[in-house]
Amino acid sequence: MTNQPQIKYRQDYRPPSHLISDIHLDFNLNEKKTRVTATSQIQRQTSEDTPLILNGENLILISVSVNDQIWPHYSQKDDHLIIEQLPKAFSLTIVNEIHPDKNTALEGLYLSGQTLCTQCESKGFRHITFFLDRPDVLARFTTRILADKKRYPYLLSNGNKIRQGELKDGRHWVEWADPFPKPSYLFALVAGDFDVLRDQFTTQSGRSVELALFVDKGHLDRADWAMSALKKAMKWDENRFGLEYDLDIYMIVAVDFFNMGAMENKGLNVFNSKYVLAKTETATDKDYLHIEAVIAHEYFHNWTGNRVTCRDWFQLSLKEGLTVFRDQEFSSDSGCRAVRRIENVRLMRSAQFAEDASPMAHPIRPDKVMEMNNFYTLTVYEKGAEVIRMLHTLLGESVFQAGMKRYISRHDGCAVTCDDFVQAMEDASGLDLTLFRRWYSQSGTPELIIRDHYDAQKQQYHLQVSQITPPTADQEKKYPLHIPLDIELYTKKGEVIPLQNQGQPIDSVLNVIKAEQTFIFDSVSSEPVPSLLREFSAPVKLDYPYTDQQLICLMQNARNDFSRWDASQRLLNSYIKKNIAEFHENEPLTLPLHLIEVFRHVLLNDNLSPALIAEILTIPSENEIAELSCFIDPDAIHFVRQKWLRFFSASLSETLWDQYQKHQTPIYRVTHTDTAKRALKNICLQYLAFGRTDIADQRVKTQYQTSSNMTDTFAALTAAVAAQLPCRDFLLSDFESRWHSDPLVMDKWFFLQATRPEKEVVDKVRALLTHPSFSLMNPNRVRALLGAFASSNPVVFHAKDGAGYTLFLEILTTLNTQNPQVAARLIEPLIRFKRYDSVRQKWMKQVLEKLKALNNLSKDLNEKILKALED
Ligand code: B3K
Ligand code: ZN
Repeated sequence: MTNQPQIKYRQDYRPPSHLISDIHLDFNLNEKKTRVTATSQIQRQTSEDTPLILNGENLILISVSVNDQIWPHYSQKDDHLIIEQLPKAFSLTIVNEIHPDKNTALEGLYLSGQTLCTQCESKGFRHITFFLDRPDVLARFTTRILADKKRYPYLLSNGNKIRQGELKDGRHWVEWADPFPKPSYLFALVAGDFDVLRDQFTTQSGRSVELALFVDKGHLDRADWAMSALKKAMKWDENRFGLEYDLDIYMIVAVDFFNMGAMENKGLNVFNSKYVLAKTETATDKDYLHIEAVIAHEYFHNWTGNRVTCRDWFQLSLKEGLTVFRDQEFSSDSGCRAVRRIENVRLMRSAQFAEDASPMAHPIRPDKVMEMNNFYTLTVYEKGAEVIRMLHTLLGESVFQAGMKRYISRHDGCAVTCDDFVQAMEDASGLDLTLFRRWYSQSGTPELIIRDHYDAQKQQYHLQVSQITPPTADQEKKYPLHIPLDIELYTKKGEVIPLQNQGQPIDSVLNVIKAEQTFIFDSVSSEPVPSLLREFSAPVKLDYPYTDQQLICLMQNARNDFSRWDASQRLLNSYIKKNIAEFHENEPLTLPLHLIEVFRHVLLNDNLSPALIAEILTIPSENEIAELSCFIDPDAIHFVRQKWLRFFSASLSETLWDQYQKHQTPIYRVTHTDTAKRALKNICLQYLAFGRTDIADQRVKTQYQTSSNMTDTFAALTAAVAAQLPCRDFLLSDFESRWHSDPLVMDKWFFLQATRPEKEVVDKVRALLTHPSFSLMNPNRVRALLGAFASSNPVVFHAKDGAGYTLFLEILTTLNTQNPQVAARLIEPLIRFKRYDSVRQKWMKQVLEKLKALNNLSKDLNEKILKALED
């Protein structure tokens, strides 16, 4: 912990002074005190007598030996062990001790309930032993774990189990060998007692892989879904990317204390139990979907991340952007592509664009970093995936796959850069990607300003496209980018107009490469309705003066489902923006009755997937609305959104009720047809909840009481809370008494408590900090209660009396020392103070100043606070 900013720059990369070809780790495991003996085979890469400088934090050093001789020539300074007078090649043995039970930051080796487990990405390995803890040092690992057999019957690490044995004193040991050289961040160790779900997968080349899923005792009935997701992902990666698993065993362990979703350690994934455990009674359709996606994501890392890894942490998007793209494609191939795309785009527009507009703005490949953990961001992950998707759009599937093959065969077993990836794509396609590379270095959300002109006489249509990227906190000057702009033209009746110029067909993806460009289309016999930025073909904002008629035409006729949804959102957003202005002028809100028939038409359209209808009918969230303008007024946004909910509810009530009844799923199955039906049914219920109170109350209560699955139960509860129905407290306490001993289910309850649209919620949240199911030590609980409060209840969190902010000052002060990573995620809404009015700004700045004054401020918080206050 330090207050001194220590910034690292991408440009300062230097290859390591030494290579470590092999490391043998010996763990004498105990939750209170673990002794680690690490023996590494090291070769100096420089000709001069360069000292070996190893990373190590919070370690108690016992001894250093070189070639089996105690070595006195070392010193310790600032989390480094500096060893001198070394030969060119040597064997180094270091013995040190650590205290897993004191490790509340959950980085390195720590205790999750009764389980000992590790988290090493990005810099956790240095909390285990002294090492060259950087991703470009790849070593072959063998790991021997010795521990009490009763307490820790399972001792797991990467690779294959090669030996095991027992001691007379009740301890046992297991030795693992991972044949693939890997960086230290992919190391993993788990020790505990589990129920194990075992299965098997035969690869396309006929090898048999043993699959094992380790869950807390008693949770075997919640493991099946994750196991089938794993097998599905393995098959898909063979079919679509031609990539086959490489070890003889693939293990997944679910733990309760985990800072993020999951971790792709070689052959031994460690997962937040939230992304593994599911059964009908405890998990919602969304949970099932997320589990499948995260299981797939971590599995896909085996090639994009593990076999080909990052040269340095600035290159994080090399593995994360690409792997998110792969998991998105997996989910799209196995479900409804349009709906998956809509979910991704909602996240980009509501949260990634907000990150671009924040003091933490950075390119997908950052140039400077103070605390690496702060850069596992939506920009690196989601925008990174959008950049890969743009390459995919420009190259097409088969050339993209040729590029992937080239990338993997060229760099297998290596630590490489984002440039290496683009180079492989360039070589495979023959395209000039020089300008495209700018997406990696330029931050911010570009805006495409499109105007058009129709020349009836010449039957010509002109699209004038200009692009501008506004300055961001990290970069003043911006340059034009290579933006793939996917378009289609329709007649007013909704017929497609082929794109052509001088008799030649034009591809629907236009290459926007300059600040200003005009595209001309011939043989356009009537003024067209343009469908622009189809599929969100680039992570940009679009400014085009659509009329209601044009958007309605697209909603009803676009061939592409995503475009239908996008048109509906643009339509709603245009009125919502107007309403916010009206709210500020104290004027009555314009609620366009003529749109109701359009939405009713969608509701009744049997040709659309019910899941797509549900998306089209979803009014943008408060966070999505916030991104429609620079200045955020949470009160106005909340007021306007509530009005829309009631407006939809009142105007469509009968149709909603009909559709609600029509889309029942009497038996619970997680199939695409059924989850789509439930999505529509439950969005109908959300609106019905805002209808006449007595009827709404009865309907919601009935669904809750007759529900056989968590999807319907949670939907009913959510509706009751959102519409503040009389039954809500009764239902919430019923839920609590039923699930109080099931932490993952209780997270849903904490979420609902924290997102109640009621002013007293601050006090409720404060009171819930002492609820028996709550613990500030568990990141899932913190996210469910406090994360939800700050991010999903903006109107109460940002209350002008500052009560929400004050609560957060207290929480962040505790988490700063306890778990800096979790604290740094939680502080995000506060560092974005600039977008609010002066009263709120003052409160938020005060909180940041107080935190800044802490004498033990973590690097994680320090980086964010400094950026916010200097912005
Ligand atoms: N690679 C991990 C994330 C590690 C985060 C470290 N603070 C999970 C993933 O993206 O697959
Ligand atoms: Zn990942």
